[in-house]
Amino acid sequence: MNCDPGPKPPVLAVARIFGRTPVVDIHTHLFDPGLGPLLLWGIDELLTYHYLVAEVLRARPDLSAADFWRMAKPAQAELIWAELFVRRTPVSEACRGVLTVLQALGVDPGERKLAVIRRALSGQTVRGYTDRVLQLAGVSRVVMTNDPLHAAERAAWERGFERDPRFLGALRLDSAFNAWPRGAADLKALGYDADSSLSGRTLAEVRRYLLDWCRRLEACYLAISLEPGLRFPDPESSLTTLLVKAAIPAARERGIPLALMLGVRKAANPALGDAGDSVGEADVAVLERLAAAHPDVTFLVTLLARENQHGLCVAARKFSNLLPFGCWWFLNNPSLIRELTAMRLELLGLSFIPQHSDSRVLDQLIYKWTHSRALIGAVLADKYADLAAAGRPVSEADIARDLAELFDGRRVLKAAG
Ligand code: FIX
Ligand code: ZN
Repeated sequence: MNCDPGPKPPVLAVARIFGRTPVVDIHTHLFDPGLGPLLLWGIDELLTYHYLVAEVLRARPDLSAADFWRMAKPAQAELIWAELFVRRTPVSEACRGVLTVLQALGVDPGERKLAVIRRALSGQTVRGYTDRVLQLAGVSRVVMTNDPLHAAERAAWERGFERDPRFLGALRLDSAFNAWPRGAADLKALGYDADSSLSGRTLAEVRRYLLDWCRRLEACYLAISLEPGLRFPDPESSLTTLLVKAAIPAARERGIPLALMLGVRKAANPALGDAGDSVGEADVAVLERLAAAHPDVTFLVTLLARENQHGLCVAARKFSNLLPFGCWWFLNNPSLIRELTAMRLELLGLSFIPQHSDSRVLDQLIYKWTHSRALIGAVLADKYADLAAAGRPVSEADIARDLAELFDGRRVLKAAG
């Protein structure tokens, strides 16, 4: 006899309502199709995602990263397909994601021949595929990661293109700030009178650069990923000085958040390229001091270390201008999405942004949001079941209102117009 009473009523209601609730994906590495080849899409890009590169090099320790990178991208995709999807069971989250995408696109995820899959997915246009993927993923808008110091991207913006309103801008600061004074030379080359001294003039010119590009991008926020060791205050640190005297004033002037993404140890294994970054524990007290010193600026915060997540929730309870977002990178896995979401609902109610996809390949929106809707929806339904047990059942209107508050990007999009 089946003793399982089946899913609790809230799970079904949440799944149904969430399925028809569009989300705003507040952090991706996707690009407006008008930016041309910067936007990655299609099965070979999906298979050569740096998450899967790391995994195939573990499956094939005999293969050096250098030899892998020497392969042409189609050959890389074929190797990853053979090693992770044919010769082994694709149990990792990044592997499962590929199968979720194939299933959503109507391609048999059990197909073993990549050539058959490639044929089934051929003949798309980027505009048509963009419409199809956003619809399948239930994503209304995505926020890009824009870096004007990236020559090809800058050239495309300076050429001009008709923007797709579904692709919103965010000004990324890593290349300008993180390797100072290299950024000074790059800014000078663009006509900003910046020098390595971080004099008053330089800081004013850095602010001018930030404001110029926030306007051009119609940036929703400024963002920077940071090593775990960020210190504030730290008058000796170029990075801290740039954040406090350039980025925060620019965010304030534009009325947009500054996104701080802490905990990356860049290039722990440089040979792996984008797959070579690792994780380190940040000092959450730095965020508390930044929030306290700048109560009129909203800090979007995502931390990479699992060990930092509880402290971030506690810090956000102390400072309402700290806005935790997403299950970032190595945290974007079912076991940790469940853990972080439950922790945040319990400590922050609905005052956080549960997820972003970090998609680098357009197709990834489908799996990252399919998986996250199921996982986050189930945790939310559990909380609703607890409320019902306490005598406060939620209505379908309550569920729709809560999901809109959590996923419509209202805390980020206000300045994007
Ligand atoms: O700094 C970032 O925006 C990170 O998300 C990326 O650098 C990282 O490679 C990534 O895509 C993680 O999902
Ligand atoms: Zn990212």
